[in-house]
Amino acid sequence: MSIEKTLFAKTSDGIEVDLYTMTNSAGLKLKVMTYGATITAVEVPDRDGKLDNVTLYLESGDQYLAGHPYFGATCGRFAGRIAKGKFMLDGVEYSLSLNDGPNHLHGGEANFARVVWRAEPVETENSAGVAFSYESADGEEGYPGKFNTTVTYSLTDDNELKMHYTARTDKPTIVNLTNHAYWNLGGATSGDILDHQLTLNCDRFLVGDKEVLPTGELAPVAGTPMDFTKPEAIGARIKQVDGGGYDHCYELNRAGVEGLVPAARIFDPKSGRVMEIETTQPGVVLYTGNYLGGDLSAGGVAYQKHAAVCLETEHYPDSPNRPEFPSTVLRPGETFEHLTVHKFSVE
Ligand code: FUC
Repeated sequence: MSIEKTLFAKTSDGIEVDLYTMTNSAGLKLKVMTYGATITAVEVPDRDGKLDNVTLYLESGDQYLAGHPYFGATCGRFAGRIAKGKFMLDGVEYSLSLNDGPNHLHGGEANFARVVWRAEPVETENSAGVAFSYESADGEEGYPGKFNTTVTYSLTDDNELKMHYTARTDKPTIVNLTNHAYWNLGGATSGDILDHQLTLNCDRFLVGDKEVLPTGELAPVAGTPMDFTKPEAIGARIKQVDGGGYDHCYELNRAGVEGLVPAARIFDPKSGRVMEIETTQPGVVLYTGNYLGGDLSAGGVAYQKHAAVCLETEHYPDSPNRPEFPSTVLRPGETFEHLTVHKFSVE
């Protein structure tokens, strides 16, 4: 295993953005940068052994700084939408910044994808990665409590990408952390993901409204285009889904199991690449790059609608306003902790 560090960009305030490259014994590579604790590359072999970056990326640090829709970024303090940016906690109403029409999305304007994190390389016998840490001030984007979080992205010799999150707070607050990688197992610039075969370990999904907020109803997927309980091409029924594609949170089947459970599997018949995801989180958001419109590109190829699929393992959107959903409240003295594992192979 090896870890290399290079200077990737400088923010307008002169803060250096570092890029770390991890390589495992099979030659797989993971690249992460301190701006947004962001994954910029996951290079894995196809069935002929050819390496490709299977996550959407931009070519320079400056392009990331100029703005992008969370390519590989860490989302927080609360990933997903919060209706009207408002929630009640212990009898107090809090107002968050509004950055998605009338709602709050992925932590607001100065969210975790748009700040420079501290980085510490971490190595074990069979893994190498970077532990990122960030202190979010009391009141930042409207959230209560000084909030300290770490996100560790690591690559193992078993061809796994691990995402480990922790958080602590000094006042009661809310938390939902995820990574927003856009996957295309044919290679980031290979076209769309409509032929990818997807399986989700989910019997129910959260019904959404026009603003992509959960209505509170968890509906069975059976007999609907939302059903991925058996492998199905992502594009097979996508036209039957309102809103230009999938943008829904699913409930993971846990059957009483705490800890890691299978969440999703994607298989690209062309390249033979397979990615399997396990997580300790309660849900997974399936988002099919519906808002990609060709304005961002890499290697001379523009990223068009459905150029990638996001599988964001997380707590449910708008949980702070839905007491029936698994709680996203974090209190002083508690540690929030989650793990998501992506395993790569070929078939
Ligand atoms: C996903 C979606 C949102 C948004 C964002 C960039 O998390 O749920 O609708 O487009 O990505």
